[in-house]
Amino acid sequence: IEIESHLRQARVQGELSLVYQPLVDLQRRQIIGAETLLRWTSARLGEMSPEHFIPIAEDSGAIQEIGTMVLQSAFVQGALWARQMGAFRLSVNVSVRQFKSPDFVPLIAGLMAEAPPELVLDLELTEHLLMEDDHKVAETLLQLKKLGVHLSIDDFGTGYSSLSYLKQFPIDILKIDRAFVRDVDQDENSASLTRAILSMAKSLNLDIVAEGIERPQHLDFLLKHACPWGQGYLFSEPVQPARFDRLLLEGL
Ligand code: G
Ligand code: G
Ligand code: MN
Ligand code: NA
Repeated sequence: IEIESHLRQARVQGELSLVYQPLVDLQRRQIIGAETLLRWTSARLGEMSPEHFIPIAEDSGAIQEIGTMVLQSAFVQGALWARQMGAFRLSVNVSVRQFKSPDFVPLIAGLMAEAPPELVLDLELTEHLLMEDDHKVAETLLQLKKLGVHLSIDDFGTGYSSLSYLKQFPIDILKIDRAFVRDVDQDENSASLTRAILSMAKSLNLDIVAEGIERPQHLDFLLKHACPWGQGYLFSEPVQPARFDRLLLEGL
């Protein structure tokens, strides 16, 4: 309850902000897009992790307003980068309740109508959402596809991965969870699983992003196994827009 009321205040006081982590073409070591991540710096509570406050915002319903703000601001920023770069992928995390709101598709439709053609929007969904046996979920996914949105599965491999949803739903991208990437150079099981996910993605014609690339050994492994895209501290942590501008200018 207390965090919830602070969160309500946070929106009024402008304590919420967005940071962006570069999405990298691994071969060329070039930025091709960004993942949008929410930050809450509370005057009362300090730095709050979204892992902690997003679930609270979901329960209280505040996620609607916060999620809308995230999408609107990210679009403004992404549109600038898209015009500047000639092409840019903007990815935004979407929570289950936000996705299921009747306002969600109209919001995305409005944003897509205004967006420059160089901007590709990628919505990051959880396996959890796709595992729900809900025809509305499937319907919404199709509506989003019609709007030209790309759909990705975040933290792939960590949920209840029934792979059947890959056949059932119009998914474009898998984001391999960093738990796999972390140990690829040390643990044969992580290496095998990562290779298997890469080859499955390839044969299903899915794009793929490796998350949590922290060390050159991670990158070496992923390049060796033809993983096209990645993110991680090796390239950059999530940064504020001004810093991201500099990364675009100066390279990684
Ligand atoms: O940025 P960080 O690693 O602290 O994020 C922790 C978790 O919070 C991640 O799982 C991420 O997907 C989630 N998250 C970050 N920003 C957002 C957001 O804007 N919306 C939603 N729904 N989740 C977010
Ligand atoms: O669940 P999701 O993939 O949206 O989570 C993104 C989170 O992962 C962000 O909070 C971001 O700060 C964090 N992150 C990004 N790159 C790395 C990395 O290389 N290592 C670790 N440990 N975390 C990372
Ligand atoms: Mn994510
Ligand atoms: Na992830």
